[in-house]
Order: sequence, then structure tokens, then C-alpha cells
Amino acid sequence: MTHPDLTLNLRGEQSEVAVVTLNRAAKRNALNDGLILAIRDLFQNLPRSVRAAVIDGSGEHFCAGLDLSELSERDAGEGVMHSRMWHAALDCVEKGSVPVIAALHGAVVGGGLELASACHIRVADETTFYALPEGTRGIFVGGGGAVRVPKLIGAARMTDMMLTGRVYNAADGERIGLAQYLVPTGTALDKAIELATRIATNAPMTNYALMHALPRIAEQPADHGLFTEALMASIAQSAPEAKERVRAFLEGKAAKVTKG
Ligand code: 1HE
Repeated sequence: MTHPDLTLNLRGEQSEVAVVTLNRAAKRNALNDGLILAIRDLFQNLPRSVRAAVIDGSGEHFCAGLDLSELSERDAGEGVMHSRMWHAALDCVEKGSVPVIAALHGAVVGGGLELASACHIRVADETTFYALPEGTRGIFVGGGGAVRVPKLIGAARMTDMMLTGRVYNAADGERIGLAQYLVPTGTALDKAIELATRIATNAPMTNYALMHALPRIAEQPADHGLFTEALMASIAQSAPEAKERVRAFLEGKAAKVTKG
């Protein structure tokens, strides 16, 4: 890809895993407008071989959030447009073509946490820490955090983080739901690639349903959700690939579920 601060590497035997790296370590991977637009473009144009993606950050930190040096001179209207640009870019991560796993270490703060929240799974190593310093910098979240972070940890915990500047360490972050996996220092990327490689072997329609139907069902009234679930289930199970997979299990050719 063409942006100097964002690199794409394809992994796996069929180039099925995209590893997307924020490459601006000198500025702690702070997200300026160019980098946000590059994230949008990259996730809109992933190579067709890609079935799952990983985002990580180079250097000591995942991401320091919004590039504060660009914040200064915007008026109210420009501020709205800027926030909407972040929304559009992070929507391309969350509602794109493939599941995305965030590999976290060091600072996951402000817009960095908003980016991580747009991913489908978060893997954090023991150096990870989470904060929303917007509250103490006299600003507000603007990259979708007000919608996505409460879905992970609840509005009360997010309010506390923003009112008090509270920082969660890696263990507490996993405990409250900011990350689904806590792994030893330096291993988040390997773990994320391992998970992405496994996810890439799922039937694409199942992955699509999990990314696109599940979050919408969660926001529907229960009766509507159950109806949407029934439609999605029938579409997924009618795919030829689903039939083959079920037949393989019944013929003893597919893996059993084993104790974790
Ligand atoms: C930056 C940024 C940034 C670092 N924008 N330049 N985000 C914040 O409020 C986080 C601000 N950053 C920090 O608290 C710390 O930098 C870190 C904890 C992330 C890392 O600390 P450290 O000691 O490793 O690095 P550093 O020495 O603080 O920073 C290294 C350089 O990166 C330095 O520049 P230099 O030219 O003096 O070397 C910093 O100025 C620069 N840097 N973070 C610009 N964020 C859509 S709305 C989203 C709202 C937000 O995200 S608000 C931002 C929240």
C-alpha cells in the first residue's frame, strides 16, 4: 500500500491473513488525517485473497490516538466533518469484508482505543494500558468511542475513565472486557495472527454473519432480532460449503469440539 505510515503484509499459504501495521513509532502511532484516510482506503481495498486481518502498531505502543498537533484550528463545522471522517474510516474496519483482530501493546489511548474497539477481537500483551485522556484534555471522543466503548465495558466504566483519567492496566482491561485475550509481553501479534489464520478457515458466510448480523441483532428489539437470526441462519446453512462441513462431521472426517 502507498501510505508511508501504514504497511500491509500478507501472511498464510494463500495470503489469507492481512497484517496491517501502524508505522509511525516516533509519534507513538498518533493518527493524523492522512493515516486515518489510509486506514479507510486499505480496508476498503483489501486483496481478494484476504479472509481475516490483524492491526498492530510498531514501536513501544499500539497507538496514542488522535494526532493532537492537527487539532488546533478547526471550527465547529470542521470538527463535525473530522469526526465523521473517523467514523467512515473505522466503519470500514468494523463493517468491512473480513474479521479484524487488534494486537495490542503499550498505550491504547484515545483514538487508539477507538480504533481497537472497531476491531472484532482484541489481543493484549502484558504491557498494554488503556485510557481516554480526552476527558482531561478538554475534548470528547470523536472516533466512534461513545458508541463502541460502552458496548465493551458499559457506559459507567467509560464515564469513569473520561471523568477521572483512569488508566486500566492489561490484566484489568481483560477483566472488564476491553480485550478478549491477555498474553505474555511481546506475543500479541503472534497470537493475533494465529487467531486470524484459524478464522480464515471458517465459511465466509459465517464470518460475514458474525460481523454484520450479530451487532445489528444486538440493537434490535428481541422479536426483530429473533426474526433476523432465523433469516441469517437459513442463508448461512444453505451455502454449499456449510452442507459439506456438516456432512464431513457426520462422516467422522471433521474435528470434534475438545475441552479447552
Ligand atoms: C504525539 C501524540 C499524539 C505522542 N499526538 N503527537 N491521546 C493522548 O492524549 C495521548 C498523548 N500521548 C501520550 O500520553 C504519550 O505520548 C504516550 C503514553 C502515548 C507515550 O509516551 P512516551 O513517553 O512513550 O512518548 P512521548 O515522549 O510522550 O511522545 C513521543 C513523541 O510522540 C512526542 O513527539 P516529539 O516530537 O517530542 O518526539 C510526542 O509529542 C508525540 N506524540 N502522542 C501528537 N496523540 C477522533 S477523536 C480522538 C481523540 C483523541 O484521540 S485525543 C488524543 C488522546
